[in-house]
Amino acid sequence: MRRIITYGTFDLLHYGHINLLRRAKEQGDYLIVALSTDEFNWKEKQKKCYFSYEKRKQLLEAIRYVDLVIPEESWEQKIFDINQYNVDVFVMGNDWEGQFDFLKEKTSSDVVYLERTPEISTTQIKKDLESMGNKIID
Ligand code: C2G
Repeated sequence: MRRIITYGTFDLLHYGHINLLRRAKEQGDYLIVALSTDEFNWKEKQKKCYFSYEKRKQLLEAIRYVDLVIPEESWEQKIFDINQYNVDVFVMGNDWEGQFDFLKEKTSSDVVYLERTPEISTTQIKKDLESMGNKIID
């Protein structure tokens, strides 16, 4: 069984995330998603999530491509996770291109960066909703 892992916040789940998860799963047979906890998001990424960790986990677990969701609590846990779950391929969107190449030397896993889906992001959704809201009020 070829095991894949990927990491992220996945807040306001959208089709860009789904495209990533679908293509990550295509790399193997079993997909683990390490989901950033609320604390990790705030402390390390200064992201305040709209949905709590539990809600974001629930959404991810409902996706056919996802086999297991685990918490991401630190930047340093990737080597441990890859060994712990016998991961064959580490996958991230290419906005992270090159950032995790060290995992190739430190673990026996491949590192694959997949094209991001252009034009959609959680930040963009929030901005669009804000401007829509203003229009409705106006
Ligand atoms: N993504 C994508 N296309 C988009 C938006 C996101 O392919 N339009 C991908 C990102 O490249 C990432 C995954 O979806 O691989 C999750 O995106 P985020 O939730 O924004 O994850 P991020 O905050 O980048 O956290 O340790 C790694 C971090 O936890 C990654």
